[in-house]
Amino acid sequence: IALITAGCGGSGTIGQNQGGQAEPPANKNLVLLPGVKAEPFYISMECGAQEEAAKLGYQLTTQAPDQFEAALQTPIVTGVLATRPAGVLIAPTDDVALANPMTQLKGAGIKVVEVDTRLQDESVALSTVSSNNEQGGRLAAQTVAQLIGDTGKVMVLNTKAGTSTTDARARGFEEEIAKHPGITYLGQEYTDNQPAVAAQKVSAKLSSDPDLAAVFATNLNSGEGAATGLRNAGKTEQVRLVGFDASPNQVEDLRAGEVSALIAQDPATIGRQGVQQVVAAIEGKPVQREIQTDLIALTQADMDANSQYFYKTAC
Ligand code: T6T
Repeated sequence: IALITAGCGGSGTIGQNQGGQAEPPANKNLVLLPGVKAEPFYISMECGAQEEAAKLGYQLTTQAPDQFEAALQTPIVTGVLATRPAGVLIAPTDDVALANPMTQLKGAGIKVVEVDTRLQDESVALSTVSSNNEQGGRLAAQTVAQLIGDTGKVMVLNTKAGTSTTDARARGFEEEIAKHPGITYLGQEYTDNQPAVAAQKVSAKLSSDPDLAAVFATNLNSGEGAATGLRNAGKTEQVRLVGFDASPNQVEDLRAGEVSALIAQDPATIGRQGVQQVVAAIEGKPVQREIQTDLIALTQADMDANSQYFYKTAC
């Protein structure tokens, strides 16, 4: 079992926000803007955020797009701007496209904290709370290498270019897999964060490379879709699948031996810490620019001892 504990120390610096209010704030409204609606990673994040907001005496509402899509998230951000909450926790669905609407939030004096994904422009958010995604990708590569005895063909199933987290996971994976000369890296395919596309990409790869040895799927949807693709092709025995995240379907596939390992995140802690940071900013207290939360590699053998990492579908 491999656990990456970054704790809340991260690698960032501590700074003071500009407000510096002494009085308790009158506006205690927070908004959480996840990347997509009704998805176990973000539901678990929302559960942690709700719990922490209640503890600190704040109201938190959530608004998410139907698809993980910048064009759908942008009007939500603009709508939230008009309601003037004290703080916003946002998982930007694109590391460039969301810079404009998020800058408008900042310009209106709303405290902005990134949860999970982030912008390339580091000047917009006061704090970013996420897993160490690059490290998670490296851990996935080490796990794959071990599973296939350091030899064979491997591919990455990624989501959408411009998603900071999954881009970082693929980058970490590629850096680490390059250290294994017996492994042939076939490159990455994008799934548009659609399980059906992931399943198609896996079957296409099995046609061109029937001796495929392993797949690394960089998130929940690509992992669930990859498992479907392998099942449809009758290749769950031959091809080792290492996924990211721990949805109920992914956990079930791990238990059934159709997935070999899952790199699970701690979304509830991301939500909790995100609320702590945004409230600190609102109340004029020190804010931490970077916070990294734990990642863990789950296998069939140790999954039940680590069930606190399984994602929820309701709080
Ligand atoms: O993997 C998570 C999240 O970390 C990523 O940014 C987007 O996809 C997920 O929400 C899983 O679907």
